[in-house]
Amino acid sequence: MAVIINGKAIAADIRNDIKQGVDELIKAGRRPPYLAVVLVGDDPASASYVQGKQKAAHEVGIQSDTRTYPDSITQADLVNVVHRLNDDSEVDGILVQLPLPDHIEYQRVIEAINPDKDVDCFHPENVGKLMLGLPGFKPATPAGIVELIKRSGIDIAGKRVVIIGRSNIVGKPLASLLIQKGVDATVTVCHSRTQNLPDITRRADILVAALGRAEFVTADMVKKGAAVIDVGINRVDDATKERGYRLVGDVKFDEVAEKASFITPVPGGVGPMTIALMLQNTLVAAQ
Ligand code: L34
Repeated sequence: MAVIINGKAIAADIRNDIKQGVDELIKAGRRPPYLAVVLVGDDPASASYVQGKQKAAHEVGIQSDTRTYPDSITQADLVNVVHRLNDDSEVDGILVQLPLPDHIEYQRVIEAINPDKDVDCFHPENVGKLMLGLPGFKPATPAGIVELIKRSGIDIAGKRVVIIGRSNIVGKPLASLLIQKGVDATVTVCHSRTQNLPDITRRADILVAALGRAEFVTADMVKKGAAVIDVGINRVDDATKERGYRLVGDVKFDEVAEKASFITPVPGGVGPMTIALMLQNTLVAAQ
């Protein structure tokens, strides 16, 4: 039976360190860091993640507000919102929660963010710096995954990591982080066109599931003793729950836990780390 990695507890440790950093800033006579969150539309999942970010920000002493806009906002108006936040010297960090409505090219909105305020590390300039190994923001979910692995005492250097999913938020930047000198993983990125996927995933020392399909990874896809990181957050209808749904990851938890050495749960795994590492970027932006 695998060790269940407690992302909630590890994220709380990181938030503690952030709080100390914030306190030091304030002692040095600076105002508290300020994070501006932009939320478009009424997707309940997005609203709940943003709420989690606000709450966590306030707990570490980072000030933050969410600006909410209707689904009908135009791309030009949203870009203007971002420009105003860029120009506001009181704003240290800007986060535009994704996904955006289909009529908006989200890439145009991200490119409008001042790279120095881009606490998601989504701007092409920051993505480029990440690829080159230059100092700067780290993307929250990928950096959170690396922290979870390191703080659980799992060796990464020289190990074979297989990532399922090639998204701009997780798969691609995670591969980039893992191949940096000093992290030193050997990385394979799989996706929907990958042939013989189970053959590849079975060779992973560390398997990362980030494709967004509920319980996709089954025990037969996992090598005995592998560490399994589950990035998926899928809502599955469940009438026995008060909310009417339950959260499941991209990994079939019970059977994979029998076979793995380490596994992250959903919820309480990668999710809280994403929030903690984004707050870390906000502190860096203010510093
Ligand atoms: N711009 N958009 C931007 N930045 C991001 O970093 C995100 N992401 C993803 C979606 N869109 C984004 C998030 O914030 C996913 N994501 C995210 C963040 C936190 C949690 C889940 C997804 C989280 O806190 N998950 C909890 C459960 C939450 C619940 O109960 O609904 C967990 O324990 O996994």
